[in-house]
Amino acid sequence: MGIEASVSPWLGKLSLSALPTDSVVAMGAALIAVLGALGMAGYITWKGKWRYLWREWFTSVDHKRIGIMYVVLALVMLARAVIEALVMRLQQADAVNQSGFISAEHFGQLFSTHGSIMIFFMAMPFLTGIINYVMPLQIGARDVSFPTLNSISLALTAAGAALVMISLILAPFSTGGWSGYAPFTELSFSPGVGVDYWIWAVTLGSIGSTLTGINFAVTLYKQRAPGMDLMRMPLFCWTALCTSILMIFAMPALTVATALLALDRYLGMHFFTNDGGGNMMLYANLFWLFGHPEVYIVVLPSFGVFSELFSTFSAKQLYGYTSLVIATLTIAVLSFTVWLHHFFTMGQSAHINAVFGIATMLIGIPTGVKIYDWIFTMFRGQVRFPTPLLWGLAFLVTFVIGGLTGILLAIPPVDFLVHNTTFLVAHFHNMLIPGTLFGMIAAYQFWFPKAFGFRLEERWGKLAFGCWVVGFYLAFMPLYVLGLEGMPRRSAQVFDPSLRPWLLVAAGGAVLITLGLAALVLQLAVSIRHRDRNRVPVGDPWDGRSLEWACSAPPPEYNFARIPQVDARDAFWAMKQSGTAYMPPPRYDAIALPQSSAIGPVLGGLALAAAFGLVWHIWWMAGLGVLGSIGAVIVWTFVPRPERTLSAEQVARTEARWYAAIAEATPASRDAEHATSNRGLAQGGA
Ligand code: HEM
Ligand SMILES: [Cu+2]
Repeated sequence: MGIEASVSPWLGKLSLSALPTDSVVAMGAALIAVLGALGMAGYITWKGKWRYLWREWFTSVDHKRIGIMYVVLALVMLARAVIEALVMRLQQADAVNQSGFISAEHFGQLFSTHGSIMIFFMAMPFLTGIINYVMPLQIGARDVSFPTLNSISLALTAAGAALVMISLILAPFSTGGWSGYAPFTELSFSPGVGVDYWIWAVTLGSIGSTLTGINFAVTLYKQRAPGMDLMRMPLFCWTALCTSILMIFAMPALTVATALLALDRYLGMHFFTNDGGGNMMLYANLFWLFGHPEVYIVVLPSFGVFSELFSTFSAKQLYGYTSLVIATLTIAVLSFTVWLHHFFTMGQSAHINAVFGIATMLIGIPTGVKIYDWIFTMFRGQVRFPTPLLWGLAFLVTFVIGGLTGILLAIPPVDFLVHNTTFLVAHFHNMLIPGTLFGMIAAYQFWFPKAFGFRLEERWGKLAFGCWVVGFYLAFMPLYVLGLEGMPRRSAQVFDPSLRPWLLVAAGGAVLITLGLAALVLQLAVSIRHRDRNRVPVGDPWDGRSLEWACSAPPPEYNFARIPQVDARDAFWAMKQSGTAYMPPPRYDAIALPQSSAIGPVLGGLALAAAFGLVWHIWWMAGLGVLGSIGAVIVWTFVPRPERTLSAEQVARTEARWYAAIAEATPASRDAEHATSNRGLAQGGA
């Protein structure tokens, strides 16, 4: 799509020709996005909920609300990215020796948005949301260390996601893939605004994630309840800590890469143009210095989730806790040392390739340790199989297969054969789908009753699970074969008819995955309808082991009326064993809570304006956004923010309601976990 001279000097490069009118598929997508947004806004207006949303949610600095908003953002973006994946699969199945139903240009945008969304606006917000919700509760804290910064991080991430959504309507997006490799993304090869959308969306997301990493790491160091020393933290907190440290060190490399690319594109600098004295390998190094740790940023929290699941649903302490901690730390460190495997084929010496091939394979060792620890955790346990654990089991098998194909790719000569084929696409989805997405869906199923006070319907959960797992195998196993047959990745058309059967199977798998996503949506809808009979107000429906299960569901704003004293690993389990769980404290104290703040959403809006202005060269808007952000922060530092205090009586009243629920509930045995009689008072170790 050509960028025409602008209609008005006020609109920069933006004109009506930005609407994707030349493609039915793109126009349809834009229409769905607009109607979806309008429908949502209309519904909120009709219900008269804007004020409520603004006061209770958008400006909230409560880690639990922020966590939930992150997960909602992730689920919305997941829906878009899965549908894009489906369109790509249908296109490739259709476009054998013909052009198919979408253009090559559009296909390029699809894999770029799909990949960028899945990594930056699905996986990252999802794991940030789950950690936000769960981690402070697990360490017995009242909130994260910097609650307002938490809200700012969310707003910046949401602004990045909004920019990608806007690109659906005021097109085009980049065709440079999720990695945005220069020199393809330099102005001379990508003159349109697509790359600029990618640059600013990703930059906003990565700044948000850097801040989040700092916030989480400080929280984990500083806010642990008395007695919760590092080696007593639930494993999920360990993975959260390692992920946060990776975020702090890896995200800035990405921010630098996108910033330098922006300087090249906007000010004609030559960081990455070979003919201007720059070097495109500088981009590749910066990107993968971020990009390889990134795959561990997105996978480690899932490892934490699975650790909690295997231990809870086996009613056993985690096997090999110390080795799991060491393995997590080892993976985090090694993840920074292997990035050169992303350019085995770019002309470095065989010695370098050998060294980085071996370094890459080393990561298999701590990962293998983890797999054995999880299996031994279940060994001789009283294992039960509710939906969250099913995702865990599917993960174990599928992730190992993906890992083995990764070892293959780490052999440089093999990589020469299959790099840039669908073999690679199969491999990384084989890691990311079980390793990230399954973990996050499992976390959502596991902690949902805690967050909302009622359980999700098991039957719909199992159906969704079945569709996702079978769909996964159908969609991605054929890609290994296709890759070995030489089918390149990122190709809009296929010129070898013998590949067609495999492509049809893969498309069928994508359809099944989409149905799995629909089943998850229906599960949520049905569960909300039947929420009354599924309520678990006491807060411990799964016979949990760590502190987040020790408060009501949903937890009160302040989490714990009295900060718990921890003297064992699996702190809540130990309390249940010794009969000290559910013991009211002798007296309640007043609790100071941070005031909600508009600075997050205000900065998010200004950042979005700045980014949008930069994309379309609308300089007044960009200036307003940037100067406005600086001004807003300055003003904000001068506004007094008194803490809000809940009096001891208010706390006592809230807690009394919880103790009443405990008194009313009958203890639920493990077999009755899914019965309506389970009000969240698990029998405890039986
Ligand atoms: C839910 C099912 C999914 C399906 C059916 C799917 C399908 C696809 C397809 C068809 C491509 C393009 C491959 C090509 O051009 O040859 C692709 C690329 C990609 N996908 Fe997925 N995907 C799925 C989930 C995910 C998830 C969960 C993630 C990450 C967490 C992810 C990350 C990526 C990335 C990073 C790319 C590369 C984009 C690029 O080439 O720059 N995908 N996927
Ligand atoms: Cu890598």
